[in-house]
Amino acid sequence: MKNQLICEHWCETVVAGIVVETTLDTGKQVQLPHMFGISYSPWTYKSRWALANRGLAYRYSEYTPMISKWMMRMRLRCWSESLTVPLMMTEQETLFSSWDIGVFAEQHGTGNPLQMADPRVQHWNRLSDRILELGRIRISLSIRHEPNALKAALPSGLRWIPGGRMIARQGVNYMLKTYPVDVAEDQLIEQTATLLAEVRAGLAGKPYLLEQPSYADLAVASCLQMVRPVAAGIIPLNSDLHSVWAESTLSASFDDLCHWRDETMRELNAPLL
Ligand SMILES: N[C@@H](CCC(=O)N[C@@H](CS)C(=O)NCC(=O)O)C(=O)O
Repeated sequence: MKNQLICEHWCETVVAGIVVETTLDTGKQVQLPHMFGISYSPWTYKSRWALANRGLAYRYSEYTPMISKWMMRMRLRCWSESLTVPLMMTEQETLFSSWDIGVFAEQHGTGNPLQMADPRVQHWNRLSDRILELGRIRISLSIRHEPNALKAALPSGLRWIPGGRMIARQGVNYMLKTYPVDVAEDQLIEQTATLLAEVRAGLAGKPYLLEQPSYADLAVASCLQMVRPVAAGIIPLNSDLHSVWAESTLSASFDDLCHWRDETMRELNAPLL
């Protein structure tokens, strides 16, 4: 797994195989939180944005769907519960969802609060999760008919091996089976449009969903990746996957929200990954 240290204010040292960091000013040693995520996943992205927004350093390791799951289960000794990423190990505990990582960012970071305790933030986060769940199924269904996208969906090391597309198809079937939604195929876009219309009404021309910036903006802006992917260099996405992630009808109908997302990412220091 690729390790990367997201580090602005810390220098990394390794003691007895454990990564610790030393604050440059006090010399105090603590273990950095360690996040596992899927770099192109909006769930992972909103967590990384929340940590960056609150100025928190962390280590990041890439997680490969299906392949990394058993290693992670062994590492966490977690055998039966469902296991998704992002997840983050801190000195005290393991955080198993993007929401919990947002709460951690709120509690431990500095700067403008993410307002995680505000019920409106929970509402918008749930709505953004629903958009992502519908989008995941739509993308999984359409990728099956796109040979280049199927190949691009594989981890780079597997992209050129014979039978790669067959492995990718298994990955797609895994997604469809693991994350089903209670919505018919031909209703996915319409249901997403209803949720996006709610976002539009919530914004009502304002810059933020609440009175001030909050996690609600980060969550909703991130989920628009499944309507129209952001410019390259913000959320990493192989160019052969753009056409299946983008949804032309929604992208045209919600052009205003996509522009709001771009502006919000600029305003609220969305990290370039
Ligand atoms: N409620 C969770 C949902 C995250 C989620 O659905 N993650 C999926 C992204 S596709 C995942 O981990 N997939 C990898 C797998 O199932 O192996 C959160 O907010 O963190």
